Amino acid sequence: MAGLPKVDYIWMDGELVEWDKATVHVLTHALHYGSGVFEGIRCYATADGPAIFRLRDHMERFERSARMIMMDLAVSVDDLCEAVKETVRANNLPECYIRPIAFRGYGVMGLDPIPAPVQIVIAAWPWATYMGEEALTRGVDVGISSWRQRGINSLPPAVKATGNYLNSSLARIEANRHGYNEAILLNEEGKVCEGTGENIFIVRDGVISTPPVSDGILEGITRDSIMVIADELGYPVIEESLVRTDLYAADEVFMTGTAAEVVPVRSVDGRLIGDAGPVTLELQKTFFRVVHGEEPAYEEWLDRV
Ligand code: PPE
Repeated sequence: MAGLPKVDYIWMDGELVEWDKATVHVLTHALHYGSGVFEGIRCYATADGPAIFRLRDHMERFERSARMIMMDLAVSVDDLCEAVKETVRANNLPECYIRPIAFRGYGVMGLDPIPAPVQIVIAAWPWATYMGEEALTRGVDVGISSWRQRGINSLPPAVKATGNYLNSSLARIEANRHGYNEAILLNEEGKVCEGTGENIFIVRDGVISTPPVSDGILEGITRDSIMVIADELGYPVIEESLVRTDLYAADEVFMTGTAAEVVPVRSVDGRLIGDAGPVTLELQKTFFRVVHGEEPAYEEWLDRV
């Protein structure tokens, strides 16, 4: 498959299966109805070997997502964490991206998903930073999408469900066609929500702000990490509703996500923000030190495989 590096094993319902044999039936419920939940986690190289960043927080969100769509995982969060580590170990990966997914499997069709069996899969592969190495320093150009974020009462953004990403993909296709690297979605009230796979922050007069979960965003774990790190570094951080002009008027804008990491935004709708600003760079630098085990105060966020 183009661009997807193949490794040895994928964890499927309790067993490690060879990569090429990790397949499902074409009448899998989730393929037709988007009935799945997933996570994106990163494992980073540290001086003491590979360490998974905030593994338990990710698997707790996974369990919450499943619970919100009334999907019974029938496996404890502890066992899921162990399975993630087993998958990374089995593939001998010093650094990787990890994708746990739980979905309604094969056996019934129709809109009532409850009778369908639940399958859990954990894959891992080497995945370089999402927007490219250059984006981490140069920043990305983003545009406000004409597609809106789903309201909190329809395909809730707080649930990391596979079906939600059709909306993200519509926004990403449009952004790419318009020459932007990424889209920013507003909710129906015009409040800034998030990127297609990242949360968003602004910095103005030394104050960092980011939209609240209640405006309709995924409660990002990188977002939370950056809020904690910013606080430790002495920056005021507030959760407040933002509108598009807050982005235009900001001194700095940046996005956070597991795949994307901490990415400066260079321009919004063609309004230049500029090169990565000092606050963004300090947060980004500290974040990378944390994930690579170079900041002892944050050791509890790392899980050695
Ligand atoms: N919002 C959305 C919509 C989102 O998908 C992500 C993660 C975030 C915010 C940031 O959350 P967190 O990773 O916990 O900081 N997006 C995942 C999938 C990206 C993809 O392209 O696939 C990810 O970054 O793993």
